[in-house]
Amino acid sequence: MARALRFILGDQLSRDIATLRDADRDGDIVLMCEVDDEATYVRHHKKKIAFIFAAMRHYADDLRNDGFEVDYRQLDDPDHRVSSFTQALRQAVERHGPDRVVVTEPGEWRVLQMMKDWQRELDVDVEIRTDDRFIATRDDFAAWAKGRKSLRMETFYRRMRRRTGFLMEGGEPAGSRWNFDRDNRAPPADGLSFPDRPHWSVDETTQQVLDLVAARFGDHFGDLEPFAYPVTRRQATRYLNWFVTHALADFGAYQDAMMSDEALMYHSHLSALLNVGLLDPRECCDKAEAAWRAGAAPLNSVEGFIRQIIGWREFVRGIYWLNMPGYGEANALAATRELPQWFWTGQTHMKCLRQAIGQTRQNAYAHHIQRLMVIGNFALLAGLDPRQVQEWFLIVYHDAYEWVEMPNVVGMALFADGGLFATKPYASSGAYIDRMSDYCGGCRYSVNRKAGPKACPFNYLYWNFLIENRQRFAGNRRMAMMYGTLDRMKDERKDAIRADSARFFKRIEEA
Ligand code: FAD
Ligand code: DLZ
Ligand code: SF4
Repeated sequence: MARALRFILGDQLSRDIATLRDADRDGDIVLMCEVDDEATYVRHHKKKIAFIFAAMRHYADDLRNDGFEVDYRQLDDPDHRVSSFTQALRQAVERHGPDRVVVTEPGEWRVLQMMKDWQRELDVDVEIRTDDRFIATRDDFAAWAKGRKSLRMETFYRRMRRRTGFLMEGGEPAGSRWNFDRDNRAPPADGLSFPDRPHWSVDETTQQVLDLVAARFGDHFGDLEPFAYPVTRRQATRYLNWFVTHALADFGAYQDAMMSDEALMYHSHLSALLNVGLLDPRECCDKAEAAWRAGAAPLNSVEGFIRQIIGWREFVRGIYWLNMPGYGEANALAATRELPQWFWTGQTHMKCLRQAIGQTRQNAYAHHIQRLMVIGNFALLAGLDPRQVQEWFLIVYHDAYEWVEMPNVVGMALFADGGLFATKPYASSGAYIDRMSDYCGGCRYSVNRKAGPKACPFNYLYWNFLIENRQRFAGNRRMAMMYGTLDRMKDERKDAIRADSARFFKRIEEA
């Protein structure tokens, strides 16, 4: 059989990745490489780089233990002279002289362009396989989307439920409802307690990676240590089992709640493991459904969790590929403001943002409502430049790859695509954050004040946003009520909103 060179990227660490499916342990070579370009094309959070390199090295060890020959290039290898995937592959082709190269399609458009160049430029066949770790292939999604007037996650999700059979009973949704979201909006309650999460001590392989990241990327955003995230398939499986047993039951009710100094609450914290392939989306859903069938978790939690995975996760990926290239340039609201410096330091008097950004610095993680309704909401109301906001989100989260970050930022948080899949912008005043968190009590600003320097900035920025974008939202029926309220406001109140907003923007760095 032909000798194949099988190239596995850092977010393709699944044992059943298409690249390896027909691999021959006697003759084929698996190529993996840590390359400078990938670590620096945006200046990723230190924890993100450490997680990916540690997971890659452990995965390579697992493959070797399973009889594969792995050509693994470490970034700190003295003979390592490659800075890009293309260079690494070209040199590996020279070293091994394979008959063909096998890869799986990547998560980012820019890397797919590289792969297409390999097909043209390398003196060897390059086969690009479909990434079937996703339940809907890119073609499936494109076929579903074709000819539709609107692309709604809920419609796609129901199709995915029918297709996968998750939470289906005799062709009908379990509990006779597709979506239990209205049961999943409890504010934080007094006396909530959060179970301890499993931790792993850093082994020698991971320690070497931490030393490397400290030396090479020490000036990147975020804290490198403590580092306690799973980096192997075995640890990832244990983390998933822990979530299903100890946190899933309360996940649903408190999915939208935020509490000071509680970064994870009942969230799964599995996104980075899913996105690199240490966990499979189907197995996560299987285990969650089994917990519901065994009476160990309520349906609102399990449906909510499964919806995020077979619904949102698959949907945003479809949106990304459908709209690339060019999606990242979208700026329907013509937003141009620079990102304030405190996006990097977390040093702001707005407690909600200080918490969300501070936790992001520490953990390379913030949960969905912090990302959407605190950081995203602020970026939307303040008219921050979508390109800068995208880059920030791509840098700071350990689960961030363009296919998932971009639609969440461009489409969901910023409405920069003009409403390709969101029916209205996720804009809110301080009242929402106050209802869903305990942040406002400890904030320098008052959420109950509507005007003046002590008022919560979200309160006037929200109305200012509606005033400034009136033309754009004129025909949006879902915003008619808000515009009705705005229209009933006295002119003096509208003037105060404009004046407060102008003062805020002038001194945004001191906010
Ligand atoms: P849980 O709340 O426990 O949810 C379970 C799983 O569902 C997640 O692990 C994730 O795989 C999936 N999921 C949930 N919501 C989404 C969503 N909107 N899109 C895709 N998958 C989803 N997610 C990323 O994986 N990478 C990103 O770069 C990313 N950027 C985001 C940027 C913005 C502005 C927003 C609003 C959301 C973003 N998300 C991103 C989606 C979501 O916030 C994270 O997936 C989630 O917070 C991860 O935490 P968790 O694993 O504890 O999720
Ligand atoms: C994110 C990342 C980083 C930081 N480093 C590497 C690397 O050195 N080698 C590698 O194979 N992959 C890395 N990755 C993940 C890639 O950026 C990812 O595979 C592409 O963005 C395609 O999704
Ligand atoms: Fe955030 Fe406003 Fe509450 Fe302060 S008062 S925490 S700025 S919502």
